[in-house]
Amino acid sequence: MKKTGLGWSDVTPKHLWLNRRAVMAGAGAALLAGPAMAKLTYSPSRFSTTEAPNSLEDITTYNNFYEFGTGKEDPARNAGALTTDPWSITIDGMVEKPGTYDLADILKDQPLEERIYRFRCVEAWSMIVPWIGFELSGLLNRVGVQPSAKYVAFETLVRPEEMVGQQSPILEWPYREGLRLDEAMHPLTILATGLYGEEMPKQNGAPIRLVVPWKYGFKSIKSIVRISLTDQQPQTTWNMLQPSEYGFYSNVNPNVDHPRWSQASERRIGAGLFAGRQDTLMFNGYEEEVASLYAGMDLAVNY
Ligand SMILES: Nc1nc2c(c(=O)[nH]1)N[C@H]1C(S)=C(S)[C@@H](COP(=O)(O)O)O[C@H]1N2
Ligand SMILES: [Mo]
Repeated sequence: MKKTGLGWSDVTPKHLWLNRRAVMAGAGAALLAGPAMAKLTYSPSRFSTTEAPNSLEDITTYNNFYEFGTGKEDPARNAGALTTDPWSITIDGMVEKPGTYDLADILKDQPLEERIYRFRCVEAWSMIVPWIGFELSGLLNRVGVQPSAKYVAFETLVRPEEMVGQQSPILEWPYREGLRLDEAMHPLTILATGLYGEEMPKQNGAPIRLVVPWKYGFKSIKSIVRISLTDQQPQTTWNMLQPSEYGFYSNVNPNVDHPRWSQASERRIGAGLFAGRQDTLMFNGYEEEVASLYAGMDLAVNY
């Protein structure tokens, strides 16, 4: 895929984040060095927000990835142990061409784009991330979705020898997520293989993770090894753990509070000590694009 026009990495003073990367090399060299950070070729996207992205440092040092520990700094410290090459994804269930596919083969078919998305965690913080990825619909169309399929289920790798968090039963492994088929086919829904123009840092879900920008961050499952098409609503990790707090839909919604905190506002990571909280937007600001998917649904019931 030839790069056309300007991407964010062309207009960002590159030394800003390259310097940060050099600084970080002291703390976690293995995480960002080596072939896993090969340059990617991609096009810009009309779906990107014009808000300024967070720094690479913010994006790679404040993470939720419980396979590597529950602390925000644990993934940056521990994810270096993960082997991400070779990597394959099993695509099964109600598909025409089920199989276990090499990630390299999947990627040959899919045009990479830069998508600068707002990302809103259920914990009421947010970031702006310049992902590199491709539309999930492109992959699903390639393997052929059978007419009976209504949902897509995703699973993360289970490899406790490399994922220290999996040595404890903090969550029921594998981490699982799911989407309704129309949500999965929506053009905003991407599989991301990189950010800031480079391959995905391990703490962000290398080598491939989901990004669904109108839903709370936990729907964006990392290090995916299985994608299953089904006619049953899939089980999802946070819903299994605490159904009264985390529903299947998990759409960003400032009008429906989490039982233990308000979802009306958010703290932008990296904004500085004196920046105020900002209002959370309906569907995280993607209302125009996705509200029609939920027409007629009571979003306080289907949270
Ligand atoms: N496999 C897996 N995927 C996961 C998680 C996790 O713990 N394990 N955490 C989720 C949560 S709660 C958030 S907010 C995002 C964080 O993504 P980031 O670290 O790239 O910002 O990943 C999501 N995907
Ligand atoms: Mo989250």
